[in-house]
Amino acid sequence: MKKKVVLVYPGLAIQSGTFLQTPFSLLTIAPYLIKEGFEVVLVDTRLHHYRTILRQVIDENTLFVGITSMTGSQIVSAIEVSKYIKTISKVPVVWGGIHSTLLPDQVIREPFVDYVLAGEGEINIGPFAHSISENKPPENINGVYFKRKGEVAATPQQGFFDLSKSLIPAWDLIDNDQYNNIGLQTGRGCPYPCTYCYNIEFNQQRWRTKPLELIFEEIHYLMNRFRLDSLFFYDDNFFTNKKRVEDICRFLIDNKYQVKWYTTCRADYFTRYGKDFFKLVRESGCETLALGLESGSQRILDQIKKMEKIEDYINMARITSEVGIVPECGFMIGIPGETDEDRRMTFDLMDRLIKINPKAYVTSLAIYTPYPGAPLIKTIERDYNFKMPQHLSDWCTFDFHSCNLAWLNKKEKKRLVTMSYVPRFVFWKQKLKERYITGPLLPFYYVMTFLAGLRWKNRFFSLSFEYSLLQKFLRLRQNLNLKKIMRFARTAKARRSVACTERRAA
Ligand code: B12
Repeated sequence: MKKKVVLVYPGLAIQSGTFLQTPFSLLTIAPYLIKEGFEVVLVDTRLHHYRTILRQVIDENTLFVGITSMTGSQIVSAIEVSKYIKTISKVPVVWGGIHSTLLPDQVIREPFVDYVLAGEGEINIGPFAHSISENKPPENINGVYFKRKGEVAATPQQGFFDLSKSLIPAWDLIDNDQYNNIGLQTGRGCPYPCTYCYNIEFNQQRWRTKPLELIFEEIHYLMNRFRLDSLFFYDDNFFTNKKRVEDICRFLIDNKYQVKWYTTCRADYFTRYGKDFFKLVRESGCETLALGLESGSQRILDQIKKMEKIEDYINMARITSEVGIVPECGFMIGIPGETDEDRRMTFDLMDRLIKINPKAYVTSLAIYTPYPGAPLIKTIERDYNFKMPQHLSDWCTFDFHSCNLAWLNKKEKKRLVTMSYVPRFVFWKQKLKERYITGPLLPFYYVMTFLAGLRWKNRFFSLSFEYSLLQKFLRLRQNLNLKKIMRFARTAKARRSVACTERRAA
């Protein structure tokens, strides 16, 4: 009987749309267990009742349960699942993923975590499974954190995975009909120094790519296996190398793959690569690009080392309008040192971009939240005495509201919340209505969009009674949602999950 590893994708509180994001991180590491002769079962707690299914799949052949972790609400269910496993089995609980890699000490200290495998799982998960299977301590495997005589012990940090040895993710492990964002990762990391991003620490600001032949092979596999009409590139920075993107675009065109593809992109590439390049990108099927523009103030862009000019944003809006790509633009406010004037520049830029490209889409005006691994954390710890959460469970409720951002007083925080909501009712109102507004909420929706239009036009964000109301409603709903997810995960009779497992076992 093959030894088995159970991989768990903990639910995110935010479940947008009907389909779910694929548990891509786990699909990516599973082949490195399968090639070593281990059986892998993937449990997605957004789809499966984790209590029911874990009791079914964890047996004497199970070596360990691997859990992925991203900073934010995913930590909530990851802790819940880990604690539950401890009540039904002695099997080791192993955490991995971005959050565990950035803060391994905090994670390994928890009694419900036995090991942390830090870094890219392709390297250490196979050897780790063998060490558990042969009952050998994992001392010779890099990137492993464990407890020895109550003390935290760790092996040396592992290097980067050689992407030329990449295997195609294990898409067989999931029921793809349940997911959107089927796609591939053609490269990792980003050469840019943006101070609010995890990339500096997680990828050492290095960009790496898979060899083109592997990328082509993986696209062939996905297109023939799923007959996709849309393809997502999970890269941190897909456009780092111009020639590589041109080769991928020509490959899609030459193979007549009529697929809409999308990914993230930086605006300065529009200035550097020019219109003809993005014409090719459009012809190859790219319909949408997500851009983190962050601010309309050059001073703030320079401060966060975004390495972009406002002029790049104008070029981006112009070129996307001319070649027919929809830019989804994300902005951020509340960055330390930001003034009301900087924020005004951001609002003006949002209006200006929509004028240049009416199809442009302002997705969010997020409020800066210090995520681990970002250099800016060191700055705010030094200059604003910011205290990063010291325990894993503190990250469960970690968001803009809960963390002490000393450079913002209470009144300013309230205004920022209003500023972050208003654009959604101005620029996102159609999607908002389609996604979230049902019958009883309609009158409230019309009042909110009317008031938002007035507020936005007059840049007036104080006395925001309607947003305090909205926030209370959303918090209530999120807690209910989280409760629902957990109740859903807890309740026993889950046909779909049992059916799924039986189908896979068949
Ligand atoms: C797709 C995506 C999303 C999707 C789905 C996320 C998901 N994981 O399912 C959605 C849209 C839901 C999303 C939401 C958010 N995201 Co996002 N997202 C991404 C993106 C673009 C790809 C993630 C991915 O699949 N990468 C590819 C896989 C292969 O990489 P990986 O997850 O790191 O996995 C590798 C290792 O970590 C490890 N590993 C992973 N899991 C495990 C488990 C075990 C057991 C082991 C051994 C190893 C292991 O091995 C894998 C292979 O090497 C990344 C950027 C990026 N390119 O990574 C941002 C990213 C993960 N997101 C980020 C953030 C901040 C968010 C949001 C909080 C943004 C926001 N403010 O709302 C929300 C979070 C929602 C929440 N908290 O609940 C940050 C996370 C930073 C952090 N400290 O965790 C990232 C890194 C972006 C960035 N540049 O900062 N995101």
